[in-house]
Amino acid sequence: MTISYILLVYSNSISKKKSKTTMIGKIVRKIGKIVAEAILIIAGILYLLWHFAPRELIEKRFSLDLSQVPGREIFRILSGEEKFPKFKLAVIEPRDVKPGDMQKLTVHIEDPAGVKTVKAVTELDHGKFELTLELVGGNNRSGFWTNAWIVKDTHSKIYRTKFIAVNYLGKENSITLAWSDTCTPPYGGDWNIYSGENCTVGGIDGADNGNIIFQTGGSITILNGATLVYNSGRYISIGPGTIAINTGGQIVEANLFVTDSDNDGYAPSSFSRTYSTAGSLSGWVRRYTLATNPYDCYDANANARPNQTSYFTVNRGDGSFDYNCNGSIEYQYGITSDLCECGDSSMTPGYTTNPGCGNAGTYYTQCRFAGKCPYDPFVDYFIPTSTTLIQACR
Ligand SMILES: [Ca+2]
Ligand SMILES: [Ca+2]
Repeated sequence: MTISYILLVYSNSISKKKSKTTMIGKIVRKIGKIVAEAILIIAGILYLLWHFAPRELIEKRFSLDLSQVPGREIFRILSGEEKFPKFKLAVIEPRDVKPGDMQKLTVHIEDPAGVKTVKAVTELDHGKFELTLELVGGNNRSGFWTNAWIVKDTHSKIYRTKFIAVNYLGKENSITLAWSDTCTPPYGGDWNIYSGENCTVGGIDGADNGNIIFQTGGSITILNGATLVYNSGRYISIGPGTIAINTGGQIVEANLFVTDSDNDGYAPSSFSRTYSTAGSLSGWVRRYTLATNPYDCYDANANARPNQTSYFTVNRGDGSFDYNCNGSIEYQYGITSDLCECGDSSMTPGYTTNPGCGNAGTYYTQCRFAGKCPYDPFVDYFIPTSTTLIQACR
């Protein structure tokens, strides 16, 4: 009875509010549709932002130990162009490896778009080894990427490591660190470096009387203790190239010199290099002079040098008399077979036998009257005068 009464009252209530409820329902449905569409649009925008916008994916909070320890070599990377991903640092430990050694490679890379992948390709004598690096410190906008591998090959001829990084926009950048590539800068004038040329500076090298110009790419790796030299008033144009400089290496503005022990202005073919801000140095000559000067054949005697015109009666110091560095011996005094005789007062000065460089011999100089010929009293008799003369050579 009570339930029936309630249902009846409710039924009457619905009937009375029917037209009002329909109106509210329409409004509610409309609002719901607008909200649903707005949610879809916002979700779409968020998805697009998530998909395309550069972002940090990973944050690694533990720090990386970059202290100098034996076997660990840290290289600062200098780039001419603002290319991303941008390499800031490379850490190799150890650099000098042999088969069986474990080598750890680390790079610090910056990129506002976020670095997605990093790999290291190490080139050895018989092939390449590719290693994927993992983010271990910082984040992928500025982070340290590292990994280690076991060396399986030798590096008696080739040894270099190329780091390749790709960002979330698909942009790739790479640097090459060359560990054994011999540099062949010109003795004087501009040193031009092109793409694919990777140079290792292990001692002192650089440009003298010229600039260092990375024309289309390439790299210079300055090892621990090594020095890259460029002259005052000259420049290094890194442009599309890179310079990896060990924390124990340096770039110096100075003049580049090569050995000239005897200070005759000529350097030997086997020379050492040094640098100085001085214009000249005793015992050294500017390297650019080698661009036009021939080598000194004997660097311990200033008289022994290319273009020497004098002759000498003592050897230059090593037993040789090749004072003009032409590879052969020239005698100052010649041989003669034309001496004086009966009725002949003319002769050609000379030795009858060459005594050899530095040796004394009888040197005939001129004819003198000596009476009449023994077999013809009507003909004048001439004999040569002589002196003892040391043969001089160059
Ligand atoms: Ca010399
Ligand atoms: Ca000679």
